[in-house]
Amino acid sequence: MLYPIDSETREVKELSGIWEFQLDPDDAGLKERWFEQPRLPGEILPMPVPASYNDITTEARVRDHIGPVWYRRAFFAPAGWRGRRVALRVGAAAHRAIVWINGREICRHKGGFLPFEGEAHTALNFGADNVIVVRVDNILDWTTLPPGEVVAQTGKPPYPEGYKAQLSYHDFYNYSGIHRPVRLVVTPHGGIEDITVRHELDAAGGAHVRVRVTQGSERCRISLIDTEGVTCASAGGNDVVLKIANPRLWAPGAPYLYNLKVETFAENGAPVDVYHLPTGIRTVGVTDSQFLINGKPFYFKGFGKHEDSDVRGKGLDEVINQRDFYLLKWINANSFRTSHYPYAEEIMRMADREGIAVIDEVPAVGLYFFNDEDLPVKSVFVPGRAGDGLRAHHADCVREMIARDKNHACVVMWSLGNETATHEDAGYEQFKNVAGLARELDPTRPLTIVEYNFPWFTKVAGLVDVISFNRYFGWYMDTASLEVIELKLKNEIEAWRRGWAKPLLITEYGADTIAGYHALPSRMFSEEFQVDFLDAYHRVFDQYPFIIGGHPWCFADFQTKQGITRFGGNKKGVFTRQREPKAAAHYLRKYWKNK
Ligand code: GCB
Repeated sequence: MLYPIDSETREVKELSGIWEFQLDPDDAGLKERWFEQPRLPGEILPMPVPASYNDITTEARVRDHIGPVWYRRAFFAPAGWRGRRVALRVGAAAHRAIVWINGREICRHKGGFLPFEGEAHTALNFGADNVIVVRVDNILDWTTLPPGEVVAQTGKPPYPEGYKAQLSYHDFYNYSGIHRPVRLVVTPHGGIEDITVRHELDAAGGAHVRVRVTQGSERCRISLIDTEGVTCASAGGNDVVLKIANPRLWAPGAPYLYNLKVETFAENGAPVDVYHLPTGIRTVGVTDSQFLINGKPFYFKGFGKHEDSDVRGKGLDEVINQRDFYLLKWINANSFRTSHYPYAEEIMRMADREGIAVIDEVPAVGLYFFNDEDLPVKSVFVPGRAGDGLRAHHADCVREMIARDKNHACVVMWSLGNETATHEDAGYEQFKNVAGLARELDPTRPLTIVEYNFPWFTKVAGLVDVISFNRYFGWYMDTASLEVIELKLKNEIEAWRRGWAKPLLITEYGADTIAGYHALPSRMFSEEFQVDFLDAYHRVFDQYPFIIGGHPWCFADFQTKQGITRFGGNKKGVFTRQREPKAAAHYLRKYWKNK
């Protein structure tokens, strides 16, 4: 799925700004056909798009709303768009959305973290005002990712009339609304639908860039243009291999992006469409103990992150995003994981430009029940929980994520899930299916599944190229006992290695830390404890050549649902939610400098 851009033949109109907004607590809007009424009912709340709606107003009924909400705004469609294809494209809406233009349904979608679009030109009034209405439903159930359940009581009765609670099993706030830009994308009819780029390097250092274009005709010209504007290679056809003798490669810390220009023509030779795709040439691969980028060993230094910031929640925030890339470089990081869902396309484009490697993760999170022993307790992959509906949605997310992100040089690995019930036979079957699907859709990138299960429980390690696991010895297990970390971690690492000769990545380890709280000797929640904790892990990692990196949890503090273990959210950030460093940030900066 192509990112919307302006070009010689394309035009994008962004519908960001303040929209009209209304809650629909009784789910009356569809029955009452709010999508074709002259206004939304009741007292309208002004609401920015893109943003989560939860933290903008001063009202708990908005923040804690469970169910559908409605957005509405007018926009002008210029007369010059007549005769062209106009798509309405939503970057992401959490978690189910339906879009109408002038009362006509344009598209609907499930999944809060990936884009969707529909054809809008048949519904538009050109040279006139138009109205767009979007219904967004934030309910998590056993067919969504992450999953959840809405219940009428959470303990012993009595409960007030109409009480309901959204249960879920993952650790980030269920921010809701239109999180990423809504755009009208104007293109020629029969224009370029999709482009797939794959790279190979030959022994002499030359690159073979294979480009496939999907569109109405086979008449294409495909050119690779360097940053000076020089065309390095060019070919006619919709499935070509461009050969470059001395390519400038893309690498973490040294990004180089060519402009891949695709032009299409009608049968009579008249130009139809032009698309420009920023393209980094690089290869990725694994051995039994290394992760390779352009044939060289790569050590992952970075974080699991979240899209999360004050006031706007999970809404696209270019200011915070750019700050995060400055911080990643300052701290000598080279990578992050899109824990626990695909991030905005704007972030992926930034990572391409900034030279940061990304592990791209689907929202298969919250598929595990924990107990005090951290042993699996209740089955997850059973009918009524992760049954057919959820499994099909998991596959859809893999499909949509790869379709969206396959051309990003920054994406070096796909993650098919985080902390799921990989010990269950049906869990294994599910991951076998989605791993097969991912390999079929993209044979070029390694796969991982982020584990919470210990090596002696998991059934899926044979399916992946890189073994990734999250571990909290000294925090959730053996709380406060830093002295157990070394022995327990070594025991586990060696068990993984005995089981599978594959590179090992530690995708989470961390301790909640209150910025400004100090203790000597260190105590839990102090800045000193976070440093001691991370350092204990690193002393172990450094002993094993097949460990290919460590991503402390987490980049920055983030919002979670309210609960007795979360004071104002999860505080395992190395940076605060406002993106200021805790002591651990200075520690990591030094540790990673020469790593
Ligand atoms: C984990 C999860 C992450 C949580 C983290 C924590 O294992 O993958 O989503 O936020 O632990 O802090 O509990």
